[in-house]
Amino acid sequence: MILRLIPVLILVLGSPLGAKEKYNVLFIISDDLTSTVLGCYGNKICKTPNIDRLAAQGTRFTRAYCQATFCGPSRASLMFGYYPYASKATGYTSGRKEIGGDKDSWAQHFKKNGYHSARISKVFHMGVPPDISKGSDGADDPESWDEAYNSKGPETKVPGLAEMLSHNPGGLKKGTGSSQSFNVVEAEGDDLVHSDGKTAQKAVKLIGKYKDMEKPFFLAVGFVRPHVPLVAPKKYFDPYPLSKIVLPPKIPGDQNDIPRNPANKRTTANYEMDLAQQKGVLRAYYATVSYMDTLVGKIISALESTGQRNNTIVIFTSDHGYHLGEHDLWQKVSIHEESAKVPLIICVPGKKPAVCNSLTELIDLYPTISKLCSLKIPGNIQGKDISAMLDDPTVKVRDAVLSSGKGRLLRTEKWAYLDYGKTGELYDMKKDPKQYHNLFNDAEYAKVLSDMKEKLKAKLAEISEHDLVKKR
Ligand SMILES: [Ca+2]
Repeated sequence: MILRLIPVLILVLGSPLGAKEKYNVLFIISDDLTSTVLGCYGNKICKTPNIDRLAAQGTRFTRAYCQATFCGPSRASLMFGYYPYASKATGYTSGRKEIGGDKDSWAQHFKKNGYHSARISKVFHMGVPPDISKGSDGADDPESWDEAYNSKGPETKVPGLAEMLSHNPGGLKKGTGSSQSFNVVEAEGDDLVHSDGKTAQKAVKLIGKYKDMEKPFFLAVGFVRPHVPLVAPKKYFDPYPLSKIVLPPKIPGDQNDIPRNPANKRTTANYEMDLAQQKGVLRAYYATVSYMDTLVGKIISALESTGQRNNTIVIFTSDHGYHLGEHDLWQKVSIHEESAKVPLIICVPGKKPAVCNSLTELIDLYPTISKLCSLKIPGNIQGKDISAMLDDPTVKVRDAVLSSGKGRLLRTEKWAYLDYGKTGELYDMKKDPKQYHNLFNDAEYAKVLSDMKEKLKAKLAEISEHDLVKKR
């Protein structure tokens, strides 16, 4: 009873514990960024000092997984808190229409609970490059925001050295090609020419404005790089001459035990890339990552210079991972480790920096950040509160994670089971973390396989029986 009276008393007496005393939330989401290129995740060539600094100040998760390995369903899932399998929000433009009007998105939940909610650029799905070139909303959810801004940019239509590195044998075609190819432009001009530069500039402006606002803010900032086209100011390419680029090891026969299916079709052979073109892709990807990293730094600096760093939770992640030649695979959709795992850093003021190896999912962000900001966690969302991991990185909340693309991934600490119906892949992640030896057809592992199949079946049943229509 006494505890119940405290909020009333605070209200009456006008205690200093006003709304502004709540943490602000700065949520930064990159697009198609794999953790393997970040310095803080072990990359020695690609330069990401700003993200590395953020990681050193917060908790860096080494086993965080997206719920879908391409933009639309992953973003709908993390923003609404439902597995794509359960909500049927599985398409590129999925979102509100599948989830229903009675559900609150993560941002909307904050908006309804005393926060000023804002979006800059791609948070829900946007087509890159088409929506970016037009400056249009894509599959945005307007109900989530008090204010929302798009960052129109020229993408490949910018002066500079342009080339098309995939689907271009011998490099005979000049300029750039179709939108999902590896189009590269070493662009003339500065950071502000491009969409992401404008996104960071707008974020800095809003953070300055919010300093004097009565309410706390929930600011979601979406960068579109390193999604293709691989366009960045030329200076970001300079630290990465081709001679410095090292491709992932090519293991003889590596592809032979990977089922040929839509999940695994983005191969070096299908992309018709020679070795120099493959290295060129890594070089350009690194350049766009370094560009994006610089912009992350600008936004964090704005928090610091306006005195808001100490009362703002900062989250950095990506919508899914990406292949850069591992198993001779490229880009996304695959449910292998590089594509399903995401970088995730959560930085809560006053908490000790840590590295957390426990399994987590992107849908855990919604309940976790709600908890950290003392908001009620909606009863029927499917993520789990992992805030205890931020106090003790050895805490485990999940014994398995689920992801999907053109197939389903169930990942425990020891096993990764990639299910495509009749075919599949099974890896011992302790002995074979790079997933070179598929044990799916190995009789010695028949029991493990049947256990993983059962676990997956049980998990899918559990989440699809979840009461998606229950009112909050
Ligand atoms: Ca994406």
